[in-house]
Amino acid sequence: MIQSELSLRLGYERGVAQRLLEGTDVLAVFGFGAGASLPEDPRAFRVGLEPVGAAPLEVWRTGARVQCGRSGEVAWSTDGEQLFFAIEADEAAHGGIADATAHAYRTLIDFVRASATPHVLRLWNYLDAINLGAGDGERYRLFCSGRTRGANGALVPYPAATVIGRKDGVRVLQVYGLAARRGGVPVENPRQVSAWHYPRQYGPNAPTFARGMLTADAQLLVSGTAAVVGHASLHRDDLRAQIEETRANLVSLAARAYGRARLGTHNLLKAYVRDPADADSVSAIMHDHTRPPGGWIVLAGDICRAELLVEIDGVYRPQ
Ligand code: 3EB
Repeated sequence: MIQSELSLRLGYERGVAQRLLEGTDVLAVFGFGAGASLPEDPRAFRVGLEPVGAAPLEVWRTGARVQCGRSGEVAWSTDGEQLFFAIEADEAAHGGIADATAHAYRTLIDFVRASATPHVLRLWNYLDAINLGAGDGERYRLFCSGRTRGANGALVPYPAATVIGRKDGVRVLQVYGLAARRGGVPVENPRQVSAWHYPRQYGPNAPTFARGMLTADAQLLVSGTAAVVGHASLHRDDLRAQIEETRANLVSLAARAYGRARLGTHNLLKAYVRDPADADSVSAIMHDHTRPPGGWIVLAGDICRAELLVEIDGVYRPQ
């Protein structure tokens, strides 16, 4: 596979963020948790999820020179081919999580669509206390309603996405993502009902994301993947079984994208565990899928359905 010179490489690196950001080919650097040391830079973003164990930095590198800045509330960087963008929306300032989400999506979409890189490929969303509230009042469902309202039909095709709950008590929605000059190809998982077709029981506004997005250089951006088959959560209270079901979903998605039911090993994965004590069990599956070592991290985060214990996202690469 010939990779275009402008292709993006996501990786985990140990180092000092300030130093890494001196690289003119660095699109973004992510630190995880309160302890990460990050400089003031539009390309530096702190994810408010605590790592389980020591976390490296996540670094997005391109093959070309990067420009960056802030436009209103949006922090951004681009090499002309792909765009990193991020926003944080204070819930109280917008009257709650739903309106803060609608605001964040409206603002981001306006910015990205006006850019030379208008195709949103991938979104990550982090909010505090995601499972708080009963029934349709659960904060995840309110987030989904705000997303639908803010996107207003403009996020088509749906990007790949992750939505995870923070436990930091900070009522600020964090959204960041990747857009590109060339659109990707959305990939659905034959084992799972497409999220936008979820039945009413999961909330009034179905989640709007693709299970995966194949980029122009054949990387598969994998959405948050959990033990969901059809539309149902399986294996309540059974961590091992949820891990195996998640693995089956990842294999199935990669098979759909690449035409073979085999995962390569040069992948980049991230797991979110509701209980940090589950990190070791989850690490085993990621270790199988990533070589050289260091291709995965585990973060403490709540999954958007209260019965789910683990979720995995990442990037698969053609082998
Ligand atoms: C699932 O399969 C698990 O609301 O954008 C995973 C990834 C999940 C993204 C979203 C939700 C979202 O439905 C939950």
